[in-house]
Amino acid sequence: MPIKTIETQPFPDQKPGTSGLRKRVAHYQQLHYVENYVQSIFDVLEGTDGQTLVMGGDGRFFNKEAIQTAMKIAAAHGFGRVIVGQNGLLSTPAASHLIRHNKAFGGLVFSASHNPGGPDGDFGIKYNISNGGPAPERITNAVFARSKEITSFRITEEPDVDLSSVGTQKLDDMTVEVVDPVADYADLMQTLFDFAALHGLFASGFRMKFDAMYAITGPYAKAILEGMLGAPEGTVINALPLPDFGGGHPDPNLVYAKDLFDELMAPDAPDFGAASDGDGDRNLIIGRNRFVTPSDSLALLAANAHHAPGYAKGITGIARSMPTSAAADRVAEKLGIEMHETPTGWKFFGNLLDAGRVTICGEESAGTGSDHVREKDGLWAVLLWLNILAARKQGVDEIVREHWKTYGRNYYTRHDYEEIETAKAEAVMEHLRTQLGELPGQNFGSLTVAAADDFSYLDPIDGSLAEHQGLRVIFADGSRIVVRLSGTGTVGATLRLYIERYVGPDGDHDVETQEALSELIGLTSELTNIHRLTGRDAPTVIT
Ligand code: G16
Repeated sequence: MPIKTIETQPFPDQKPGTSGLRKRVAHYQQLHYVENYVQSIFDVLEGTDGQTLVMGGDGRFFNKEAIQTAMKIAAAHGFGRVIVGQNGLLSTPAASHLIRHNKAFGGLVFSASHNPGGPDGDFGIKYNISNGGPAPERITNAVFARSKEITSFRITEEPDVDLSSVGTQKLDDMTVEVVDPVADYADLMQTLFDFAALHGLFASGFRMKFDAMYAITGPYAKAILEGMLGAPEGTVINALPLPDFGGGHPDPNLVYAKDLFDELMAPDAPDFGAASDGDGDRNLIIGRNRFVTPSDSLALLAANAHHAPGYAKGITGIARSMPTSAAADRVAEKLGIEMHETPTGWKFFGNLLDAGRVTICGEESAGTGSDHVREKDGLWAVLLWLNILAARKQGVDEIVREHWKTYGRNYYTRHDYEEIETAKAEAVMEHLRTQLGELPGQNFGSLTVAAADDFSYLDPIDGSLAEHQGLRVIFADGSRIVVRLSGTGTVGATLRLYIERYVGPDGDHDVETQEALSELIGLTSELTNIHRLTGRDAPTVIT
């Protein structure tokens, strides 16, 4: 079939955010919106002729159409092969693994992650490079620049590829390999974890609930937990990926996974509860009567990773995004290993992982992962937790408490103000930014400001500089207030306030979180003037 060159007009707004280009579905459905963006990505890549690309997504509405379009543009661009998940499905960590496993040139991940789906929901496309991780800013900036000047794209006129069964087909000269989305990923997990011990855990009557939130992790969790590890059927709930995630919001936090939380807090709760998000890279961990914050989970996983065979030799270093609590820093200090503080976004971990400087990374936004792929990995975090529980023969609550007794506790909360008018959100940032210079040395009640800045990060591997990555106010006792604008929303702006207070090993670890942080929460309102500047009197979501 002929390849056609089609004229197009540039869109001004194809600027990738924290993790790819996320927009409302209707926005993506505009004529040539997908074509322009995919062509802009391919245009900035060099040496793509005959190369392999991986494609797959979380199954949300518009996934199939976008993948078909992207494959047709890839064929016209001269790629040699596309490896695509059956029915267009791949979790984000599985896509990352397939890129690495097949030494592919890169991949396209079709997802808006934890954002709601369906015709009125969100859609997204993200380009990952050959290490399996999200493209660094040098590439995303080039894509944006290209998207503003694009005048045409090239596409084959072949009919759609049948993605319903595993096998190899041709799309013009390009080979399309439809693969089982789960198989290679499940193999990888077996190299990291003690599957025999996990099987034994479930055989001993250990009870678990995994909420797949009608999103992509369902097939993975079913195959691994119930299929390979013998967990009873029904352990994985909401397992069938649906284009609109069953009308839910596939964000595994205490608001959107409240039913799971309530079940774990009940008197006859299961031993362990977990959930993952739309594209399977986030995780929520709840033990019986014990919620584990993502920041604590990172610290606990790093401190206990050696219990899993894949990490038995120890870890080389830990990285966390700047707003993530400093709990992991104390673990790194004790282990005598490197600790890195990066801007928000998994892409900033890639260089450190590639250079072998860190083994485990994590973010407050419910993401943890390791050097096994270059994305965060929800099910990996769950399996590592299970491996630790099996090896230590203790419950989550006991393990968490022991951790705090050793390292102290970082009380932590995030307050989100969603869908604020962009100008008002920027006014809040500006209000705090202008005070940064004069804050150090000032006292607020029992708190003394030790430092205040607009966070910037100099990548120690490639020397690239990322500026304006969030405002920090750091207190002498290790407490912190961080304020930043989300880079993943699609409507207006979302302001995130991150609040943290450290209490040492002998301190009180049993205070309710919001109460433990009340003084800092009050101070955050004062310093940002958020209520007056936004007209909102409370956060939309507290986690
Ligand atoms: C994405 C990135 C994460 C990042 C998160 C923060 O998560 O992959 O690395 O921590 O965004 O989002 P925001 O900028 O809204 O705070 P995901 O799961 O949406 O891909």
